[in-house]
Amino acid sequence: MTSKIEMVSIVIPTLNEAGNIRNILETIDRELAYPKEIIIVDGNSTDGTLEIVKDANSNLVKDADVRLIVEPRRGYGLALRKGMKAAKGEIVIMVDGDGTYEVKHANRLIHRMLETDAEMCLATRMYDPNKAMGLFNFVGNKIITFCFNMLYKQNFSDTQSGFRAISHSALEKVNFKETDMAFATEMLIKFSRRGFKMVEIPSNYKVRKYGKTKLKPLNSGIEILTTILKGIRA
Ligand SMILES: Nc1nc2c(ncn2[C@@H]2O[C@H](COP(=O)(O)OP(=O)(O)O)[C@@H](O)[C@H]2O)c(=O)[nH]1
Ligand SMILES: [Mg+2]
Repeated sequence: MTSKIEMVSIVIPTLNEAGNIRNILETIDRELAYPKEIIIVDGNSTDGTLEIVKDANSNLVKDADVRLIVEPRRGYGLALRKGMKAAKGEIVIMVDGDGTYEVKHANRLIHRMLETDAEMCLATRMYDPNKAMGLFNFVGNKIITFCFNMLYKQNFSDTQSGFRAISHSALEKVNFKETDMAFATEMLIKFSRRGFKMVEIPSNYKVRKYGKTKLKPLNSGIEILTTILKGIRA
């Protein structure tokens, strides 16, 4: 991919993130050094998230086009897939709408992806000295990441990171089926299978300040491990 990027699409799934989304939109608007569109895929939030997003183009965001897609069906993966289908940019950034990722590092993700000629660059949270990740998620992530690296011959430190820069052309070559948290792992499996180059850079992870996680750690852990095992035979 050339380093002349005409558009970056930031895809953000939201479900009741009213206390987090404003800051994310403002940060992307201010910090992301590329022409950009922001695609919010909302699961019919009832806490005011929708109102903030609908109002963003006129009141909040100056330097990007904010688009809202409502996807009432539940699922993190479904929301991201829907947003990615609508993305126009050559580079797609996926990031949560809960304020836990350092969204200004999107520049670094893109830079690293271009510099290494990779199809994807992921933000690993494992080197953040603040250790904001809970113990259960940390251990689960380590087990999942170890299994994934062994079976797919990769060297990631954080397969569950939801903050990634991805080339649009790579996304177009792959069909996704996962509708929930296992989507992030399905992407890594399918990209590995195709021999796509993937890299990672360290970034920060913050404690959620507003709202609750929608993740059910045990269910998601089982779903993700099943996806990893199923992927070997696919
Ligand atoms: N549209 C939509 N967004 C979702 C859904 N589930 C989670 N999200 C969003 O996806 C992101 C990650 O979810 P989160 O609950 O923070 O999971 P965690 O980061 O694993 O704790 C957040 O921005 C959520 O608001 C869903 O069913 N639909
Ligand atoms: Mg979260």
